[in-house]
Amino acid sequence: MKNIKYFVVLITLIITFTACKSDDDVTTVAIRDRDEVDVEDQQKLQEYLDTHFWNYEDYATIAAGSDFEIKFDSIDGVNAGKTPLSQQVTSSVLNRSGIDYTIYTLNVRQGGGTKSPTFADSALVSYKGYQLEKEVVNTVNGVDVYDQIVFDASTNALWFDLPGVVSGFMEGITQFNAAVSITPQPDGTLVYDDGGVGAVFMPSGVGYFSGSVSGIPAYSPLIFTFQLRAAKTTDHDGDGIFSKFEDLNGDRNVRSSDNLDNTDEDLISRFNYVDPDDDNDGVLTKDEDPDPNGDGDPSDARDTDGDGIPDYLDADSAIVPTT
Ligand SMILES: [Ca+2]
Ligand SMILES: [Ca+2]
Ligand SMILES: [Ca+2]
Ligand SMILES: [Ca+2]
Repeated sequence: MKNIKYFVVLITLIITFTACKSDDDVTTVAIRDRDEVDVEDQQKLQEYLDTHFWNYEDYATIAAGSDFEIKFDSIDGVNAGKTPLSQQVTSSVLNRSGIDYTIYTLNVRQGGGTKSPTFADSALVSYKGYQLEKEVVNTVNGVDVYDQIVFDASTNALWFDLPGVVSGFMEGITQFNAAVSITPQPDGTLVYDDGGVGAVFMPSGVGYFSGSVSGIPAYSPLIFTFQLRAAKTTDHDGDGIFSKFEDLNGDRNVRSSDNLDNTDEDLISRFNYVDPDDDNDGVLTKDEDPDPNGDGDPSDARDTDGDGIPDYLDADSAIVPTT
């Protein structure tokens, strides 16, 4: 089983966020222009979505709320009449590296649970990652049989820290709800009732971009199919503020570069969501009354000097202005 992990590739000051493989699997190539690559990626994605369908006829036969694995196939031959994915996906936009990336989501089942993870939370997910391309998997009577290239998968549910996975995967997962219930079975397995089932189709700019991860060539648009089992609201640094409220510039990324999510601009803890003293005034955030009503949301944080900057983000909060 492979784990989705987070790592950062620093290449000539360009930071690429990536997941799914450890960094020793990575080799680097000359970095291409992001806009130029995205134009190509979007063309590839559109072509794929126009020429493929998902197994919606199989889904219509399963028991309500039960597990389901999305599969894709080409619209041709006996499948010539199938409805293309392009008529069934919805699009959303995620800004990364100054570019608005369009991502497509297939919502097979929203999920009946009340919890839905945000970009800064944790999600219990089983998944499969595909390239758009196909490979020969078998030969029958001299005829090659192709199937989509799988680069990573786990049928067992794994917990993912969403700030640490590829942005496109995060974007897909956060559009779904967790299961209604998780029931242990006598054989030790778990039954998840009515969890979210979906797929996300993403350009490489919110995938691995120039990072060449083993099994995934650089600049590969990617597809993930997934089943969302559970979600957990996360406070990474235990400062009493949920991490989703430590995204200072509101771009659904707690790790924005250029200190946009790093109040004290330090190099050690860096981003506020993992910094126990956000303003570096020597007083831990949790001791600066960041959340008086205890709901994890710092909108009611103490602001001693009344300058609109809560004490936990205000290194001079003890100094009350005289004018
Ligand atoms: Ca926190
Ligand atoms: Ca941010
Ligand atoms: Ca910091
Ligand atoms: Ca502080």
